[in-house]
Amino acid sequence: MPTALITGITGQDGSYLAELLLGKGYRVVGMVRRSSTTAFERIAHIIDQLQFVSADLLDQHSLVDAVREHEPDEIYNLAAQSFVGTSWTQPVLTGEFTGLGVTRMLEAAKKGAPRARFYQASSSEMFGKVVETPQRETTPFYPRSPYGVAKVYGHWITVNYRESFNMFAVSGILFNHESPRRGLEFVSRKVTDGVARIKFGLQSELRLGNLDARRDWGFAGDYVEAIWRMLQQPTPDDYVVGMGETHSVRELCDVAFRAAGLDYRDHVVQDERFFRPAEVDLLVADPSKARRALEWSPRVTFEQLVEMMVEADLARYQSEPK
Ligand code: NDP
Ligand code: GDR
Repeated sequence: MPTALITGITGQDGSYLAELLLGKGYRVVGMVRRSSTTAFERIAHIIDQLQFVSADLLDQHSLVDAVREHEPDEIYNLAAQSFVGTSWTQPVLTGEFTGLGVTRMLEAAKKGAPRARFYQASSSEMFGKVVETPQRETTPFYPRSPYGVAKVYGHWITVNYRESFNMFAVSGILFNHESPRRGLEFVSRKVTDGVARIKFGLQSELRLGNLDARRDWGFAGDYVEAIWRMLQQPTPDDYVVGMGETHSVRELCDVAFRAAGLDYRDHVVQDERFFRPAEVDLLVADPSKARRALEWSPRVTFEQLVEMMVEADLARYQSEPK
């Protein structure tokens, strides 16, 4: 039975990846940081099948101890300060978690399990003010936020450990992926939760930022399959994962409100407060390498994803109105 260590197991992707690996017969160890409250909602349904180890991306010793104790065959480094908006108000912390945290995890792997295969959760935000469309593995980076800058560092330190120490370290450059488990601050979930609140009469308007920003949105459950496949390859490499299509925030609103029998133009208000100091205007992936080399293809379309999220939020308010 192979052992996988997942940092960020309490997050959206960690929960889907843990489900996938349990289904494949892995022993799954989740790294969690100490907190006065537990945030295990996303993994509550599988909690009895998981093991946990306490460590923090800011604390090198705890990371080395976690790896040494569990001797994983595969390490999935998903933990990060992952909200782009917060990276402008907490740039130093974002650099510590999302940037230097990667080096700390790589060091822990090098010391505690040097033969383990290592996955780094890199991001399409590294492309930022894009210099080429669609974006692929060879597209130069031009990050537009402290988050994006930190992810560029995390990407290159992963490549560097691969080349310096011959580690099986890969960087997955994933475009936006969403689900009913997405955090409420991200635009997809903010919209689908807003739709449900409006439908149940809890609010009448939804205030958003830039409606013209375009993203390549897919389903998180499909993307963790690509992550796992990257670590099963004969040699380590980096891959872009996305749908290969782009939609505006406005289109996202249109699909989401229509799924509940509403018209977004009656409810959505553009509010300067949600605009970003520097925007990423357009992202669209060229996922042809992942499709070819990993034989990966997504199952859920953009429309199905948005409808799934609206349905889940409607069901949540139906059962326990907030
Ligand atoms: P989430 O924000 O849902 O989850 C982040 C996870 O990181 C949580 O489990 C959180 O734990 C943990 N974490 C944060 N800080 C620390 C710390 N100091 N020590 C230990 N754990 C910590 O993110 P997603 O699941 O959406 O994303 C997973 C990864 O993929 C992230 O690195 C993200 O940047 C990256 N990514 C995400 C994309 C997406 O569209 N979702 C696209 C491309 C990359 P806690 O519960 O304690 O807060
Ligand atoms: P992003 O996701 O920044 O792409 O990062 P987010 O959903 O926050 O923003 C997407 C786009 O929507 C615009 N937008 C708004 N965004 C939010 N959050 N709230 C609003 O009210 C709003 N109105 C418009 C934004 O300006 C932006 O253009 C996500 C995260 O998961 C990262 O961790 C990951 O690396 C990238 O996706 C790929």
